[in-house]
Amino acid sequence: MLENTVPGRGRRRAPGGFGRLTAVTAAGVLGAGLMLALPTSASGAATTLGAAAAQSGRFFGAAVAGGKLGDSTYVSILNREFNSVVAENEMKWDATEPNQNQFNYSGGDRLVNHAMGQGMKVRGHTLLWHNQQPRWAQSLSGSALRNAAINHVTQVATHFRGKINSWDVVNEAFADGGSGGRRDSNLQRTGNDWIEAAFRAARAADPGAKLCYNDYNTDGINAKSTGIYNMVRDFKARGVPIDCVGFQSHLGTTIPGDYQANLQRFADLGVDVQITELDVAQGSNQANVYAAVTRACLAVSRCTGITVWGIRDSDSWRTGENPLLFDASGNKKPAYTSVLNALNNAGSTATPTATPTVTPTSTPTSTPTSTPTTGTGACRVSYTMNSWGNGFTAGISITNTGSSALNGWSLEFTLPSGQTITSGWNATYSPSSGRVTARNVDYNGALAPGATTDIGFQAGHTGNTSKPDSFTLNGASCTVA
Ligand code: G2I
Repeated sequence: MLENTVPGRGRRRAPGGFGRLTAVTAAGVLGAGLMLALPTSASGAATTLGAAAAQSGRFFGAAVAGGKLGDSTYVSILNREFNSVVAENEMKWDATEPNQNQFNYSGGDRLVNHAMGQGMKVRGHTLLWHNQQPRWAQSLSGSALRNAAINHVTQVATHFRGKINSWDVVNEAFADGGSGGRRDSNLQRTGNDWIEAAFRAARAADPGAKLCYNDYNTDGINAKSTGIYNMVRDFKARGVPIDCVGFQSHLGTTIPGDYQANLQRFADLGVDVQITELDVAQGSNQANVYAAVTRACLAVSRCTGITVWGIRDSDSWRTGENPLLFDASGNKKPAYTSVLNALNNAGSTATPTATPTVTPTSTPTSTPTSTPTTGTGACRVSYTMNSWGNGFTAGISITNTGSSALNGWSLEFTLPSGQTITSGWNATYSPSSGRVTARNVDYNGALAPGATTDIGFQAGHTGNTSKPDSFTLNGASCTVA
């Protein structure tokens, strides 16, 4: 999957045309007070992506390159179809602060003005990222870099205050692969708390914007998305201001089977979720994958919108892969129709919830959600811990190495003395100390041969931070990786 790669390519060109108001969603900062004028067909179905998404209070947006606002085909599709925009490059650090403390908002302002003229929402992308940093920042480290980064967040979020629906405060800070940990970067080397410092600064500068963490390769339940999940959970528990998580969804020819479950587990933490950079490799499955992503978002009430990463195939950073909804001439592709139909078929059910709720910190429960029925578990477990003062989080990756599928499972292990679970995710844990049984929840009960599921918990400790030394899955002992 392309998800294992990252960056891309550039594009350019000059000023631009106008259209009419397509749609404004209920919770819009920008659109507040404007009247709805939704394009619909004779049958009443919405005929544009933005209008179709607005039926359930969601936005449908596109990444826009400022240089293309002079291309009339481009602008007419943008104005007709989309009710949200994000700058493909114009709001990044290298563009907005080319020299330290000298800010250039011309590209970003132009896009925001265009969006406001059209009644569109604006996503802000991105305040801090290891990539596309100005040269001066690349050469800083330690407290000089930390201070410069926080100043950048404050200045840029202040400049755009009141105009941004959601900000990608931090982009792509987690590592690929199985560690579930942070990516090494100059920002990460300023201290693990750089992300929360950025979120606090962004909240202070623009209290009205939703503040998101955004990343790729997080489109199913995997080590990377679970690492981010743990961070969000921790932020909510400690009152660090985070409102949303962005799933870039640069997809290949398939969609992970647990795509919706992954969105839902984040939503259950009390944050909104958004699909932020959707594009899907061309191929016989493209329309299906687009439709599946759309349906998954619609099925999660806190999934507030979808953004595609470009308009026509020829605008895409994925040169040659034709991953977008319009062809190079601006014609609608089958993938366009599949998204529009999925949006229209959803009606107005599963309306996104406007206000973030407080994180429920669940206490361990003793209720098994299902009883093991099939197979005995020959298994492999990897157990990772992140500890601090008197607490830790544990991530447990469980692989069914047996030859039969498990339909419901329980993992047993003994917590070292002094360790007590306070809450868990992706499994139920009981009791909270001593010999613990972790049981599957609904979505991860079926574990095919070779399949892996990631669970975890937060716990307190009294000084002993050792790990359990053995595990059994459905009674069979596991290899510890
Ligand atoms: O790489 C795809 C995306 C992954 N997630 C974060 C997004 O911000 C990222 O977007 C891409 C843009 O689509 C590209 O347009 O980010 C790339 C940079 O990492 C952008 O490419 C850059 C080129 O590398 C530069 O040579 C060029 O000067 O675009 C610049 C502006 O045209």
